[in-house]
Amino acid sequence: MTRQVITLIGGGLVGALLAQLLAKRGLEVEVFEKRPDPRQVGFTAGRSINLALAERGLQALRRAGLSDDVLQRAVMMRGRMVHPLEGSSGLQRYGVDDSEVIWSVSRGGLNMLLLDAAEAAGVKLHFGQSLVSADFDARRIVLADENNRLHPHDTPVLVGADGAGSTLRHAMNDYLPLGIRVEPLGHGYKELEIPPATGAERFAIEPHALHIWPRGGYMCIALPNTEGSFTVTLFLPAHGPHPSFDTLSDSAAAAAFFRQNFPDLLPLIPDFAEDYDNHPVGTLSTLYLDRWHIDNRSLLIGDAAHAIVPFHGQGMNCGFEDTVVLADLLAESGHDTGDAFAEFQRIRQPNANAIAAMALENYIEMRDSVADPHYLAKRELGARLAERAPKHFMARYRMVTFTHLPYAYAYERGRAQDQLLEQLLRGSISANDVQLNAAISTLEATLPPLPPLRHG
Ligand code: FAD
Ligand code: 8R5
Repeated sequence: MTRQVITLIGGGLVGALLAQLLAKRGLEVEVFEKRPDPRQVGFTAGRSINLALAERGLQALRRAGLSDDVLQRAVMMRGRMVHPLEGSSGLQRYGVDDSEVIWSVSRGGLNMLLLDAAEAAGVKLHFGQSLVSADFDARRIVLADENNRLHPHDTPVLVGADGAGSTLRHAMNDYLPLGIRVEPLGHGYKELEIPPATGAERFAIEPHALHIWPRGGYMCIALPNTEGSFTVTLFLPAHGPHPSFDTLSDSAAAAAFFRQNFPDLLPLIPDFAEDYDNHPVGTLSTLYLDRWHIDNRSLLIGDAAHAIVPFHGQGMNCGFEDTVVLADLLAESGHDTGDAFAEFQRIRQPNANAIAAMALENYIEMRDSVADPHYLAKRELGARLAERAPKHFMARYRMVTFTHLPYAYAYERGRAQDQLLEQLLRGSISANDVQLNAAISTLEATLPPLPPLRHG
């Protein structure tokens, strides 16, 4: 009996993890990755870019047997540390206690660890091989090596984990229109660095938090790195009136803007001018597709299928959740890829749409409403309801970040809970004005209990 062969395009976060999960289940997996092997050229040589890992991503890493390794090199983030322009900063916890935290991990380190694990599971990795075109009738692809030499390659089944700019998606769309829509956010981002501190403390600011400097129409955030540095990201309108990346076209203009609007942050970034002038402005968009697969021949997964804006910190987490769903479906279907691909799209598309919408909403929340009294009153009332009636109320952020409840459920339940909070707070300024016992009765009468939660 010949083993089923699956060809993955892209050995990034999702491709490397999926490859390992499939190989562990007995499939023959090969990966073609455009870039050179990061374990050889040194991914860490460049800037340290970090990502927030939450329960959905962790769950997938547990499945792969890698969660302990990853957490060992991660920095715990207990909540948001909000830095207002005036007044002192404060921590808003993400969860109820230290069992509900998110983790800052190095992208490069994580990718290398996943590639090692894939290789150990028997995956054949090919670096410096970039997909150029695909002939779906002939079941053949063409790859270009680092010298731009073209190599045809026969492959029965293709999975595209080649990221937001996916070449496989373009090739599939030429063969069978996928209904691609790209919605640009209109805001861009720029990365800056807070280096490690020199004194007794390794970190210049609180290490165990995700820092936010909310400023209404824009914001900065900072995530800790294990070495003691922080990666700061400025999010700002791309174009238009001041302030935008158009009007802050160089570090001199940007430094003046920071002196006014981020006076506590600027002194922490000693290489501000160099960082600002040399790092590109990143673009942010949401990607929607009507279809993710061509029958049993080709499927898109991760950012290639559903790139989202970053404000919920769920892009990788969602892609990792994808890999578990797909690996299970392929195993259940007796490796009938057509059924598995169709089912994958049926299950995951509503969830991808839901997290795309929630990520967009969380930008407003992060940059703006964290400082809004009505928002804080709602948040406080929600926290009291969750404490007193945990079977009936859970903040949407917690459902997204700390449970495996489907994103589509979290979105819908969050909407219903929000309506209820608005109703309970009508005419009140503070959560203290709301009769808690009566509120709980209304809650229990209005909303069904939450589904039971799986742990670990
Ligand atoms: P990618 O990681 O982009 O990997 C795609 C791979 O395919 C790459 O290795 C690429 O070289 C390769 N490739 C591309 N084209 C070809 C080709 N033609 N042939 C062969 N190979 C190809 N998510 C979170 O959950 N939490 C966060 O905090 C977070 N922070 C982020 C910070 C930044 C700065 C950015 C940009 C994103 C962040 N995300 C975060 C989102 C997360 O990075 C993505 O959702 C995740 O990387 C998607 O994984 P992927 O494997 O689908 O795509
Ligand atoms: N992605 C994140 C959150 C939610 C934090 C909260 C937000 C940088 C390009 Cl913007 C952002 C979150 O609601 O309190 N968790 O994880 C990660 C985020 O941005 C990442 C680092 C990023 C794309 C630049």
